[in-house]
Amino acid sequence: MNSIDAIRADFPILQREINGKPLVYLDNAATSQKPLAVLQAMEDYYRLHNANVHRGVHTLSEEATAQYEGARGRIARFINAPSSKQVIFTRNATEAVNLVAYSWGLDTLKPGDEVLITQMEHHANIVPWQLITQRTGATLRHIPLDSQGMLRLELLDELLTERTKLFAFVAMSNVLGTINPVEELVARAHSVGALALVDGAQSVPHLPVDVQALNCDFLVFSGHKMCGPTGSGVLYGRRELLEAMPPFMGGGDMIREVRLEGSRWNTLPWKFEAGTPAIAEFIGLGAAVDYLAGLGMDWVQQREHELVRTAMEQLGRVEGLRILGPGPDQRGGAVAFTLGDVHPHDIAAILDSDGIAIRAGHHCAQPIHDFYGISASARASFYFYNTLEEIDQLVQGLGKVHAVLGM
Ligand code: 7TS
Repeated sequence: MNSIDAIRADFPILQREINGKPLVYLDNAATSQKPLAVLQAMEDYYRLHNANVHRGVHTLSEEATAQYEGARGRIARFINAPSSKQVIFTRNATEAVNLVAYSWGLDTLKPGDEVLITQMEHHANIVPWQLITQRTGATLRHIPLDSQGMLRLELLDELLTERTKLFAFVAMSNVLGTINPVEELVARAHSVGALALVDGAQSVPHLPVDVQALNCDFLVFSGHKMCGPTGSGVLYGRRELLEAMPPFMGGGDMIREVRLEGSRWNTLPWKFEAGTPAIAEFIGLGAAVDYLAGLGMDWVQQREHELVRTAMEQLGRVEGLRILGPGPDQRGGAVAFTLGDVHPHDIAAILDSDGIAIRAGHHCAQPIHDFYGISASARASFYFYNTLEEIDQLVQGLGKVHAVLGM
């Protein structure tokens, strides 16, 4: 059994006060806080081992390389990748989607081909496909939402056809919290010969993810949402696909041989990692996955389920509050809502005056907000270190919003 007090003590920032009140951090879908183990791993690297990787034969460079590549091995095990060669380091989930779009998409797609996405995607899994389908003449289609905030999967037969070359979808929505049936959707993509790209930016931090069980062709996620540093993201890909794809960016480290007449590429994963990488950040991400594995991802998922169930129950009693998306059994840790016609920025500002951090806006998912006919929402998003008392504070804070605005 993990102790929440002990866990909270691992996160120095959770001791902070904001506006004279203890911080209540409920913006975890935007980025998570970082435990000491991660801060320490990065500091140790800079204090004791700092050197560039894959280059020198000197001791520091060998140490830095061993730590950096060691982190790749741990991250590969965390998602059960068959090989660490299939774990490509990127800056974030966004860059990982762009890597697939530009390397695989630009080379493969042609007029008549289709890419299928969903109406609940983050902009990171919409805009790259708009750019690439425009350039290749392929068509971009989407699965619409229903009023519960679920995908209208009854339309899949119509939308997913032999013309579909890629089905790119989010495992867990950052606004609605909806958890999609990833394994089933991957199988449906494969049944028409399409590849499946899973946006795991909100699933990998919050629940057990096994790429072999999901059988996905690509999975993208961001280190900073799972206790790791900013600047660390991952693309997992099926080996034959990654082998066949051309490099995304050119430069040092991604080559085997460079002649002025032409060059040959390095092997996986380095073919996709041009230039000096974010060494300290990936060492930090290695420490983050060790930390999460230590807690147990089943426990993380269960803990967040309890928090979200309680939060939805209590928020449901706030007058004028409307939660977007499905009930607690079909969602993860994000709860977006509206409160009468109060602007979400006003809600967030009043809560901030009590030390409560939530996000207000469209959360980089404008098509979801268009579907609901609103331009923005307020969003509380939880992680395992949040507490039931913090949910009480959120609800009290919303009472203050009522009082201040005379609702
Ligand atoms: N996909 C999903 C589902 C996300 O939630 C996000 C970030 C991304 C992709 C992009 O991640 P990045 O690290 O490349 O930026 N989501 C959010 C959010 O909900 N609030 O801030 C960022």
